[in-house]
Amino acid sequence: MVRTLFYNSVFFLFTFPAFAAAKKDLSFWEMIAPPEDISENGHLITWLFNYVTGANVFFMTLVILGIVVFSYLYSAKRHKKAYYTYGDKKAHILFVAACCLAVFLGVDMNITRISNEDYTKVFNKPPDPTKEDVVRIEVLAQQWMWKFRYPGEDNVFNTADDVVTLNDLRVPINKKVYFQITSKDVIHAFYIPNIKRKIDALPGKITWMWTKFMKAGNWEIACAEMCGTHHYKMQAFLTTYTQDDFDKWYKNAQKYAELENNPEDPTVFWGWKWY
Ligand SMILES: [Cu+2]
Repeated sequence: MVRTLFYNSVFFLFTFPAFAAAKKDLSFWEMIAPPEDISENGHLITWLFNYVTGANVFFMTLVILGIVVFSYLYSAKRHKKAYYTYGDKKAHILFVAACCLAVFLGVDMNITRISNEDYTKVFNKPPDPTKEDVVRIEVLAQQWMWKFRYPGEDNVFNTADDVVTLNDLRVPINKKVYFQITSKDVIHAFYIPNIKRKIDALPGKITWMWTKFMKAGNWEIACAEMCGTHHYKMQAFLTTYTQDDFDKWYKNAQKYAELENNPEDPTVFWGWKWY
């Protein structure tokens, strides 16, 4: 039983990523490493993640060391007679209280303070499309796909010149991108691993997220909320372009948009007026 568990863990921890890496032509490390950060502010989240992991590893090591050292020092071989303690002496209580306080203030409160700061100063400060040049995109999640809507030439959403794509998000780099997100059916979550962010897509409500991409390339988008049978297949592709390449693509997509958006077909206009 224990052996089976052990080998299974080893398999999933090492062998499985190794096979997957070989299949995708990646190195083993590339497969198990966290996704590369391609956004302006993703490092804030990476830092917080590393801090939590580091603090956990530090305190976990202390606890394990304690168990090992005391097991050795107070083993039956060295101490024939058992010594009973209830940990209710003043020194014991003070020691435990000091340990708890150190963890609470040094880790928990610090995480709360930093994440609160990141949220209020960065992530919860959306760009103002009336004052700066922002790429606005409406995202519709549904079982089991992602649809993206760009406002088109008139810069107004839900009109016949909108560019609409399926599982295919394209954005320029070095410019703020502002998403408004909703869902057609159940709760999904719009997850872009390479910017370290995700946001729920809720039926009947519009949520939002903004970011700035910094590196051109091809990336992936996933659904991060168990949303039914084919949740695992709910993948979209993200292409980050230089501004020139983006303009080229957008101009071309614009041409087809007007041909594809039949003004008589109401199902085409699933978008909403930007708010
Ligand atoms: Cu989903």
